[in-house]
Formats: sequence, C-alpha cells, structure tokens
Amino acid sequence: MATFVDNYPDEAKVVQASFAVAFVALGIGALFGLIQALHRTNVLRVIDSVDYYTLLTAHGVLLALVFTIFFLVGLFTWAVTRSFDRPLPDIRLTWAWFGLMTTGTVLATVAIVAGLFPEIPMSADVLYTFYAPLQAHPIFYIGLAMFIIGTWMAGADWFLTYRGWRGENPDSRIPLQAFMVLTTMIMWYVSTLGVAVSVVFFLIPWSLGLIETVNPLLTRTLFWYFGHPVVYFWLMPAYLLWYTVLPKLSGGRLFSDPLARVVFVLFVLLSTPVGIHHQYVDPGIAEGFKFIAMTNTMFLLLPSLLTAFTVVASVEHGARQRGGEGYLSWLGALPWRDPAFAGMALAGLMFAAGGFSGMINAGMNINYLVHNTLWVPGHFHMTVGTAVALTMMAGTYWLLPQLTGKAVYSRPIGLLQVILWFIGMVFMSNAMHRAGLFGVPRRTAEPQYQNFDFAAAVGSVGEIRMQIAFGGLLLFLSVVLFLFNVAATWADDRVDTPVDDTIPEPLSPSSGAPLVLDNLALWTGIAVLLVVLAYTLPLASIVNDAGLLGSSPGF
Ligand code: HAS
Ligand code: HEM
Ligand code: CU
Repeated sequence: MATFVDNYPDEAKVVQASFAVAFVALGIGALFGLIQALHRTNVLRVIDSVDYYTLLTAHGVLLALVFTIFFLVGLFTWAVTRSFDRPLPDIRLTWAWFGLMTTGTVLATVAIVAGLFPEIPMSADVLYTFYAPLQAHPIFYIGLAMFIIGTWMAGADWFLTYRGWRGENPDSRIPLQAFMVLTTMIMWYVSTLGVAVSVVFFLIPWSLGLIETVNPLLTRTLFWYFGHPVVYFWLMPAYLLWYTVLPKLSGGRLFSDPLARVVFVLFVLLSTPVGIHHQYVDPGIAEGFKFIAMTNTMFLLLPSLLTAFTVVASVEHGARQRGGEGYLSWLGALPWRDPAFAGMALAGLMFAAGGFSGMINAGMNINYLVHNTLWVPGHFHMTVGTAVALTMMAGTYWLLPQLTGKAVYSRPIGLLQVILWFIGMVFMSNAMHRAGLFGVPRRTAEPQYQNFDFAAAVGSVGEIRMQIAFGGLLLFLSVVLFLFNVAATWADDRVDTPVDDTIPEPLSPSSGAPLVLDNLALWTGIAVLLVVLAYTLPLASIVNDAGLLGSSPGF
C-alpha cells in the first residue's frame, strides 16, 4: 500500500523537518518547566531566582509558540497535500517559509537565553506575552516578526494549493481537512494583524531607541487582540485530528461533516472579538467593552460544545462498531492500547475540564478571584498543555509511519508515555487550580507560603506544592519517553509495515453541507466586520487617553 511518503516524498520531508524543530523546542521547554515547577515549590533549586523569568519566558515561547506552531505547520502541510491529493505548488516556497520560521525562532531563543549570561549585553525577559512596558532586545522582536511572516507564507502556500485544485475541480466541495486548514488560516491572518502592528510600529522602534516611549495599554490590547485567537490556532490542529483521525482510530467514522464545517466557520467569526477577556482588570478600558467581550466569549463556547458532541458521538459510534454496548460500557470496547487513540482520547477528556475552567475565567466577576493566580496556569496546562500538546504527541504515533514508511519504535512505550502525561497533568493542573483559589500568584519564583509538612499535610498549601512538583516530574519523564521513541523511530533503518492511512467518509457526508459554508470570502468579511465593531471604540479611547506613543519607558 502506497503511503504519504511514497506519494509525496518532498512534502514528507518538510513535515518531518517541522516536527523535528517542534520536538527540540518541546524537549528544552519541558526541562525548563520542570526546573520552574521544582523551584517555585521549593523542592529543588538549581537556578538563581533572578533567572526565573528568563526560564519562564523561554518555557512559554518554546512550548506555547514554537512547539505548537511548528507542529501545526507540519500537520497542515500533511493535511493539505493528502486531502487535495496534489503536491504543493513549489517546494522551494515551502522550504523558504520553513527557513524563515526557523531562523526567527533561533534569533528569539538566543535573545532570551542570553539573559542567563550577564556578560552578554542581550536579554528578553519579557515573558511569552511580550507586551510593554517590559522591553526586550530588538533581536527578540525581529525573530518573532520573521516567525510570523513565515507562518503567513505557509498559509499562502496552502491557499495556492487550493487555487490549483479549484482550477481543476470547479464544482467539488473543499475536502474537510483542507477546509479546516484554510478557515484556521483566515482566522490567523485576521488576528496576527494586531500583534504585527504592535511589534512593527511600536516594539521594534522602541527597543531600537527610535521612539522614546510607548503606550503600554495599547500594546497590551493589541497583544490580546492576537492573544486569544492564538489559543484557537493551537487548538485547531488538535480539532483537525479529533474530527478526522480519532473517529477512524475508534473504529468508526466522523458523525457529521457539515457540523464540523459549521464549527470551523464559527471559530473564524468569533475568535478575535473577545481578546479583552484577558484584560478585565486593566484600568483604562470601560466596563461596557469588557461586558461585550464577555458576551462574545460565551457565544464562542458553542463551537467547542458542538465539538464535544460530534467527536464523542463519533467515538461512541466507533465503539459500537467494535461490539461495544450499553450506556457507558461501550467505552471499554475502544482501542485503549493504541497510544494514538489513548493519547487523543485522554487529551479530549482533560479538555472538558480545561474548558470549564475557561468558562470560569470568562465570567467578569469570578475572573477577579482567579486572575493572575496559579489558577490560570492550571487552566492553560489543561488546554494548550494537554488538549493540544498531548494530541500532538499522540498524533505523531499515527503520522510517523506515513511520513517515514516505518513502524513506531515502541507502542508500549508510547502508551506509557501518554498515560504518564495524563496522570502528571491531573496532579499538576488540579493543584494549580486549587493553589489559585488560595490566592497563590502565578509568575513568581518566590511565593512565600508554607513548605510541605506532614503535620499539616492534606489541604495545606504545602501539600498542593508537592502535587505540583510531583506532577511536573511525571510530565518531564513523559516528554523524555516521547522524544526517545520518536528519535528511535527515525534512527531505525527498517523499512516495513504498510500502514492503513485511509480516512473513511463521515456518516453524514459533505454533500449534505449547505454550499454557503464553503464561501470563505463571506466568512472573512463578517469576521472583519465583527472585529471592527468590537475594537474600534476601545482602541480609539485608549489612544485618546494616553496618546499613540504614550509615556512609558522600557523596563
Ligand atoms: Fe483560555 C486564559 C477563557 C479555551 C489557553 N487561556 C488563557 C491563557 C492561555 C489560555 C494560554 O475568559 C493564559 C494567557 C496568559 O498567559 O495570561 N479559554 C477561555 C474560554 C475557553 C478557553 C472561555 N484557553 C482555551 C484554549 C486554550 C487556552 C482552547 C489553548 C489551547 N482563558 C479564558 C480567559 C482567560 C484565559 C477568560 C484569562 C484569564 C485571566 O484572568 O488571565 C473556551 O474556548 C473553552 C471551551 C471548551 C469547552 C470544552 C469542550 C470539550 C471537548 C471535549 C471533547 C472530548 C473528547 C474525548 C474529544 C466547552 C471538546 C472523546 C473521548 C472519549 C473516550 C469519549
Ligand atoms: C508556565 C510547568 C509543559 C505552557 C508554567 C509554570 C510551571 C510550568 C510550573 C508556571 C510558572 C509560574 O507562573 O511561575 C510545566 C511543566 C511542563 C509544562 C513541568 C511539562 C514538562 C507545558 C506545555 C505548554 C506549557 C506543554 C504548552 C504547550 C506554559 C505557558 C506558561 C507556563 C504558556 C506561562 C508562562 C508565563 O506565565 O509567562 N509551566 N509546564 N507548559 N507553561 Fe508550562
Ligand atoms: Cu482568551
């Protein structure tokens, strides 16, 4: 049976190169995560507390931006190529965006890590949210800009493939995976505009000394204009796998293709006009605008709730095909020994919990309780740190054989790895949520709370700290096993096992989807309109209050 690498050897190389960069970032980021977890719980201190922010910045950038997005560009390249069943228009363009993204990543990482060496006059301890008044070395922002331009070029590459395909198939429905890629990229183009303006017009000139001051609230608002949609940019690759691969792994088919299209369209429309829900406590933005952001956020729950319904229904259908019965006992009929299935299903399960903590964040009044506490890292280690990261690792076990022509080195190690991740995250995230409710702040190396003490064990902050440290250790071990398994697969020189990489038609196929769903220009237009409505007045009032260039020097 011919597989992806036989049909598209050039594209398979790009996908693997993107995964390789993603996995290097995952390894370094996870090491820093472990150091942080042990440091701030006072279990083991191998760094000086002043270096905490350097590591925290590197952890956030390498995991949340580099690992996730490099995996995304690899996965999307695979999805576009296989679902249109044609090569990319010009592989040199493909390597060009890969090269630009990689160079940008290296520059930004060097600028951050240089902060550990006082003799080098360069640092970027600005955290992965990098808004003013924290100021980084220009190389950091320039690296970020290159990285983002690289993703724009990648999107252009996939849209060009679409154009080529459309020319030959004027009347066909856009294949589902390609539809998911194209809608995600529309969202990305709309939302990266905010961060591009912030970096190019304010942060780069400011860090170069061309302008003296900036308006911090303006750069914050432009950041969060991008900072919320970016979480769906991380999530959409996971959704692509949950919709198109997970049902097949479960032994069945996707429940509904049209419903999947509706979900992705809703993300195009609603992902961006909600960013202000990260700024509920920012002075200088009127309550009314915050209320609008909250309302939009609550509407934005809909596509994820639809996903929970569709994906679970598809998985259940698969289980019944395998002989599963009963209200819940069908769960036992699922292929739990398959690391790709088990990892994605556990990731989905944890996303249900992470989604609920997101709903709590989104309520303006409850947000005041949890904002800037460890509750928030608890929330996002379940969402980006598990729903996304674990799905990507699990997906790798299914994708690698198609990309290399070789079986995964060890499926038992794979299974152990995904289970370890889930257990580690149950400990770490749950404890972080609880710590947040006690008021323990995020982003600090020195929370002054009690250490672990057997006398006051259960329910104490000391106990919570132990759970964070223990969970962090399991997570780190899980990453080590994952990287070992992938590296061993790559290093192995067997050529074997034809793989079954087909994806069956959904139960309710694309032919039933209303044509308007494929009208990408229409959805782009409405998305832009909603953004204009949600952001014009807040931005105008921010500029009106403190001026375009504000009065803040860098810190
Ligand atoms: Fe969030 C803060 C609200 C989703 C990431 N979020 C963050 C930050 C990050 C982040 C990184 O409103 C911190 C930023 C910083 O550093 O300051 N978030 C939400 C809401 C959602 C949400 C309403 N977040 C995400 C996702 C993320 C992510 C997704 C990354 C990928 N978040 C907030 C708010 C804040 C925030 C406030 C600011 C907090 C503050 O004060 O700073 C929603 O999109 C969630 C919807 C999800 C659901 C769950 C559906 C369940 C599904 C499971 C299906 C099951 C399967 C299993 C597949 C409703 C789909 C099948 C298997 C079987 C065996 C059956
Ligand atoms: C922050 C640990 C994996 C994304 C943190 C913090 C800890 C931690 C303890 C909180 C630091 C603080 O607020 O003081 C770990 C461990 C991991 C891991 C032990 C596994 C080995 C991940 C993954 C992602 C991720 C896979 C995303 C894909 C983040 C982000 C922050 C963070 C975005 C916030 C950085 C900031 O506040 O600027 N991590 N993490 N982490 N982590 Fe992780
Ligand atoms: Cu958000």
